[in-house]
Amino acid sequence: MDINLIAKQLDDAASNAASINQISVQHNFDINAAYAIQKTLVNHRVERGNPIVGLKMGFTSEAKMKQMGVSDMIWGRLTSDMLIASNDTLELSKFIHPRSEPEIAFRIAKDITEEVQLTDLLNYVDGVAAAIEVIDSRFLDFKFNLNDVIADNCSSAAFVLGPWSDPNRELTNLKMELYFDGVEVEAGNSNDILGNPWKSLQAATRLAAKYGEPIKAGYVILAGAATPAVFMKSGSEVGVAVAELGKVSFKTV
Ligand code: OOG
Ligand code: MG
Repeated sequence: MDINLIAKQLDDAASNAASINQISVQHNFDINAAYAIQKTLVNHRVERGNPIVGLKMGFTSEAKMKQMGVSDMIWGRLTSDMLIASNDTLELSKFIHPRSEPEIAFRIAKDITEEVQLTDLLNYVDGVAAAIEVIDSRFLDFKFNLNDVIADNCSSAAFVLGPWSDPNRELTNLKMELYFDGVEVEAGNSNDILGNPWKSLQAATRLAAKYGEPIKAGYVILAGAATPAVFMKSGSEVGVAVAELGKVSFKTV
């Protein structure tokens, strides 16, 4: 299997908003090859002037694993071109079949090169916020297995951050809601994210160290969705509310 070729195909699929066939239908490849494809694919974005600005965790909730038919945590890289400003407009035609999901984001205060224990994490974080992640699988019909979706940078497409709050707080038992035009379309609880979203950040520090991807000061880490993701329509307002952390929204055209 040609890792560079597949990374290029996935990058082109994202740039052209045109889906491609699942890799695993044609190739046998393992999780290490999947992360190698992801790294190469993200390098194309970096070379175009879009540096890595964070990491995302995926499938940290039962709801997401069930929706996509997978059973393990994954992580991907967020680049600067994926960040959309709060209240800004997302052009859906730039994506293949975008979905949105409610998330919690952490802002990193100090570089991290090793796994950080739960009780130490607060020393490395200077903000938490409600967030919306937009995911867009580059695979036909949003169908993939675990290695496919890892190779495709975990469907990362865009994200929006709400106002930062003091991170010195428990993040358990917070209601997390996704709204389209003010109507709730999904609701979950922050406990659905590994029992506690801080555990997702811990997992991010472990996996980033394992794969040699340092987490840098200023990075944003998305903890993973608490609910299934929902397809969006143009001409609507997509909002997320997380109890205690507040609200965030954007518009679609
Ligand atoms: C993969 C991305 C998963 C999450 O929050 O669990 C993810 C996908 O569902 O396409 O972002
Ligand atoms: Mg997500």
